[in-house]
Amino acid sequence: MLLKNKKILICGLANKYSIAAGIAESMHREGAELAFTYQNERLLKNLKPIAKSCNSTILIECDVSDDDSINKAIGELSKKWENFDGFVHSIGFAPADQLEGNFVDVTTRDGFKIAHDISSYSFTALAKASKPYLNDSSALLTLTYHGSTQTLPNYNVMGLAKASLEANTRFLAASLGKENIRVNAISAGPIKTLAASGVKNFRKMLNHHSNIAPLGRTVTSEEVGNVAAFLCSDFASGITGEITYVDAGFNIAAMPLQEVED
Ligand code: 0WD
Repeated sequence: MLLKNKKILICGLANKYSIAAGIAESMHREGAELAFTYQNERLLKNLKPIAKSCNSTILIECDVSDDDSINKAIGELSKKWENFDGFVHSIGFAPADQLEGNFVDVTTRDGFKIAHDISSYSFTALAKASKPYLNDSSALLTLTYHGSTQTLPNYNVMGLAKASLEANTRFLAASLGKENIRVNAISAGPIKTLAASGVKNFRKMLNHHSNIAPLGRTVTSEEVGNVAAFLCSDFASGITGEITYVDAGFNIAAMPLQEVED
């Protein structure tokens, strides 16, 4: 079992379709003890059955747009776990009007701020609040998307926020390396979740992905979860500051082989 004796906090599980749900399942299977945060009361009812299936009873409210909420949540966690071995940041948000239409026309100062605050800064904020409680050999993990690197319709300011999140991963890795805390990101291929349905024409993105990716398909939350479990385990002790793609190979293909084959 990859994660035996590891205590890991999972942030950003909104419902059973969340990538964080796939991560929780894999981590539980690999022997991790899990705790969860939820954004607000409304999402707690979705989280409860999933936490139960992972034998977790630690469910803590945490809105990452608010430092007091983050500090309170980590304080509460420290009453249950004196120390822990890392967290998963599976959180992203931009106002809906930012994710539909031509980038230059729809992007606003406020939309930009919110997207970067919730989708990137919150990773630093959680690391800052957790640092006093993190064991040697801890691992922090976030979820990013290829829109950080290449453009696509409607993803807009989230692409900029993901570029920031990826730089954040590298700077946190450099900053926490001397404490033997590793920091990594998974760049997941598109998966139909609540957050994804906020991006206009998401279904077309899924089809395009399957047409281009060498494996000829999209990926599942479970596949992302398995890589998350590996990256947070001591088997990945030499990996930090990396963006690992779990996208059926989409990012390496400039032109799919199928286009020249019958
Ligand atoms: O195709 C996809 N689904 C991909 C998602 C491909 C590649 C990356 N990702 C990323 C997302 O950008 C995000 O960072 O994975 C992460 C998880 O996203 P998800 O699993 O696709 O989406 P979802 O199940 O909606 O979970 C994201 C959750 C929020 O859900 P909603 O949809 O209610 O906004 O992030 C949480 C919330 O639970 N969240 C917050 N948590 C605490 N405080 C906050 C907040 N202020 N805002 C959003």
